[in-house]
Amino acid sequence: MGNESSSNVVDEKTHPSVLEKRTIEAVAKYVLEKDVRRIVVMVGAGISTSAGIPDFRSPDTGIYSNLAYLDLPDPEAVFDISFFRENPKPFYTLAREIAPGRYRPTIAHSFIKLLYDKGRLLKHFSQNIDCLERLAGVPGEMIVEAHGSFATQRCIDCKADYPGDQMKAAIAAGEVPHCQQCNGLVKPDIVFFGEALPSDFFDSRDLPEQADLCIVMGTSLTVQPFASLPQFCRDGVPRVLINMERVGGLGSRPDDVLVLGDCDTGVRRLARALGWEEELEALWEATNLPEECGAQTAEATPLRTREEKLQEEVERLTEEVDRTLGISQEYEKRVRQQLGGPVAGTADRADRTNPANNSESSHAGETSTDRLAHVFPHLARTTREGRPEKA
Ligand code: CNA
Repeated sequence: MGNESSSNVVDEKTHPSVLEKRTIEAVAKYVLEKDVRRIVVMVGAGISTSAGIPDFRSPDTGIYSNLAYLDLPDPEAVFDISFFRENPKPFYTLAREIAPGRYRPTIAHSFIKLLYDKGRLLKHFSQNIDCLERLAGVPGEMIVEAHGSFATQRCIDCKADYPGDQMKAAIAAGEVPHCQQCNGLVKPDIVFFGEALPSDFFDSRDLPEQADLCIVMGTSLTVQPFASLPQFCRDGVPRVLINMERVGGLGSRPDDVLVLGDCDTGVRRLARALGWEEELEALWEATNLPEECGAQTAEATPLRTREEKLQEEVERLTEEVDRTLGISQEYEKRVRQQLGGPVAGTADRADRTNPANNSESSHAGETSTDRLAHVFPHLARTTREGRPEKA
C-alpha cells in the first residue's frame, strides 16, 4: 500500500510508472490495451447532485446548510440514532425529499452500469443512500452500500423487517412508521451516526487490493472507514479522481490522475476516450423512466421540478382546507336548520347570482395559493416568485 501521507502535493511532472501520461486519455489506453477488467469504483453524494439530490457538505447547497427548517440541535442530528430515538420526525421530513422514486440516475451512474455490462466492474462502493446505481441497472450484488440505503427497512428495536410498500407510503405522507410486532420505530437501513456499517462493507474491503484500476467520484473522502478505501489499491495501480475538488490525498501517487470538475463531464470524457460515448448516452437515455429503488413499479412517475413539487404541496393543502371548510359549513347548516335560521350553503349560492357579490369573480386571476395567503403566507410568496421569500 502506498504512503499517502508522505506527499499531499500533486506533482504533474512525476513520471507515471504504468500510464503513459497522467491524463484521462492515457487511462483509456491502459484500460483497452491491458484489457483491464477489475475496476473498483468508489463514490459519494457528488455523483447524485446533478440528479437534484444535494450533497452534505457543499457550502450553501449542501443538506447540512439547509436544515434550519427542521430545528435541529446540529445538522448531523438528523442522521444520529440517539436523536432519532427521541425524535424521528425530522428524519422523516427529510426522507420525503431524498427517498428514491423522484430522481433519475445521472450519466455517472450509467457509466458504472456500462463498466458492469462490459465485464470490467469488480465492485462498486457507494456511500450514497439514494439507490440511483440500482436504478441505473447495476445489480445489487455488485454494489457495496457502505452507509446502507433506502432499499430495505426494519424496526430499530426488534429488527423485524417492515413492508416496503408501507414504508414508501409512510415516507410519502411524512409519517413515522412503527413496527407491526413491537411498535418500535422503523427506519430505512441507512447507517446512522452511532451504528455499525453493514457486514458487506467489511467482507469486501480487500477487493481494492485486487483491482487494476480505481475510479473515485463525487466524494469528499472525509467519512471513515470508507475514506481509506483508495489507499488499499496497490502501488502502480492507476487511480482516477473525478471530483469538484482534490480530496483524500489522491494525486500523490505517480499513476494518480485528477479530473477536477463535475462527474458527468468527467465520465463523458472518459467514455469518449474509450470510444464508448454513444453506448453511454444510450444507457443513460434508457434511465429516463424512473423505477422504484430496484423494485418493480407499475407506473413510472414523471420527474418533477422543485416548482412542480411545491405546486403539488399547495394543491394538497388547498384540498385539505377546502375539505375542512366543507365539513364546518355542513355542520353550520345542520345547526342553523335545527335553530330554524337561514342555511349557509343556500345563502351563498343565492348571493352568487348577484355579480356584485360573486365571490368567484372577486377571486378572478388568483391561484389556489393566493386564496390561501392568509393561512400560509410563506407558500403564497414562494410559488409566485418561484423561490422562498426572506422575512
Ligand atoms: P460530501 O461530504 O457532501 O462530499 C461531496 C463531494 O462531492 C465534495 O467533494 C463535492 O465537492 C463533490 N461534488 C459535489 N457535486 C459534485 C459534482 N456534480 N461533480 C463532482 N463532484 C461533486 O459527501 P460524501 O459522499 O463524501 O460524504 C459521505 C456521506 C454523504 C455519506 O454518509 C452519504 O450517506 C451522504 N449523502 C448521501 C447522499 C445521497 O445518497 N445522494 C446525499 C447527501 C449525503
